[in-house]
Amino acid sequence: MKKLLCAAVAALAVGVFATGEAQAKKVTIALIPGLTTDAFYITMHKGAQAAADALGDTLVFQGAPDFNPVTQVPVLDAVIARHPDAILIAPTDKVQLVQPLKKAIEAGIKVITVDTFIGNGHYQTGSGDADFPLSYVASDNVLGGQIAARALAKSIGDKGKVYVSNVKPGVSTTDQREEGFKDEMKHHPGITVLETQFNDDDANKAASQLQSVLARNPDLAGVFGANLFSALGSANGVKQSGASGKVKVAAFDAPKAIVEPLKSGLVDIAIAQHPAEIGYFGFVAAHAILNGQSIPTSIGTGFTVMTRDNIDDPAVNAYLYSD
Ligand code: T6T
Repeated sequence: MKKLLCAAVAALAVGVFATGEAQAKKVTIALIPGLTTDAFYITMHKGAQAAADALGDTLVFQGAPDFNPVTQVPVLDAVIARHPDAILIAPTDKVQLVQPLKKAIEAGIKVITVDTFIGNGHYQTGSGDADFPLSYVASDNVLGGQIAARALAKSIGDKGKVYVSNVKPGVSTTDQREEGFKDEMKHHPGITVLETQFNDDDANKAASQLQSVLARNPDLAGVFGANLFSALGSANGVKQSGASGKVKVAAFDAPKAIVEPLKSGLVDIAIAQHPAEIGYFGFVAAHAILNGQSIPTSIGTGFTVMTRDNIDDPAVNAYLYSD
């Protein structure tokens, strides 16, 4: 499956660049991130810009200051009013962005979702009311949650209490990471998964939640921070509680600020996504469809697993996010 997908993506890129870019229609594509100040989306922006530069197209980057449909929808409306040829968007809610995105389709703008999806993420199926985006370009987030669970299980000796620090329900990526994590933990009967703590993408809240969970469960063995802010916040909570090394941390995402906690042993594993690839291939896919080519309805990008032992390897730390 993975090989097929990679072949499809490679064919897409080869097709786009081989048709002779001199003849290609120059297009304007907007990228709307989950929020503008997150290193994950900053890196995605760079990847999309690299594709725009290579293709001679125009990229517009416009987003909200926080990860919230209430602030993202007005940004989407403003972008639709500018009428780009296509929109790449990381929808901040599986349901709440469906109707607002329909307006883009009605205006004749192609829609591709990057990182997160709407509906169930299966597009162009002819079923449901949220299958209209043309493609979904992202990490395999269920797999990411499973990887985190396996690593955390190993580091706590396959027994004890853990919990997931997560953003909020309704976000496709982080919902799937939690699902993958919990599914994998079913294979580890010595581990108890406590109730998930939702932090609203606020690292300070994640830190104080860690301290409260630890106060209620002094035998807490580990935490999975399901995105950048959940992970950094939980790690800080562990540090502030003086529990570094005692409460193990598995982190999703790889801002530069994760290096020091990895090296000190505060964080055991960080799962880096490849947001530059998501931006790059999202942009190339939009360019391709606007130039009459077909594209896959789903394009998967990979992970790099970072630990204290490999973080100094340039082939690994090249995947730290930009800020
Ligand atoms: O984990 C990423 C992204 O994949 C997720 O959808 C939202 O949070 C991040 O942007 C990290 O903060």
